[in-house]
Amino acid sequence: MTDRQITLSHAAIEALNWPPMTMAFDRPAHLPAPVQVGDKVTFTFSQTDSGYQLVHIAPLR
Ligand SMILES: [Cu+2]
Repeated sequence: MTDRQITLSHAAIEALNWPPMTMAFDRPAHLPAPVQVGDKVTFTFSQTDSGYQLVHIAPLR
């Protein structure tokens, strides 16, 4: 994991036909990282030319 990416283990995403997996998401420069390794999080992302970029991420409480 680089400081420009966050690795997440996510559940299945039916809209994309993705099974559960662990993968790296790009972190935009403006996105704060209010999460710690091991946190359960909720997040949104968008597809870009170079991969998948986080739009929002927050710890689940
Ligand atoms: Cu995935």
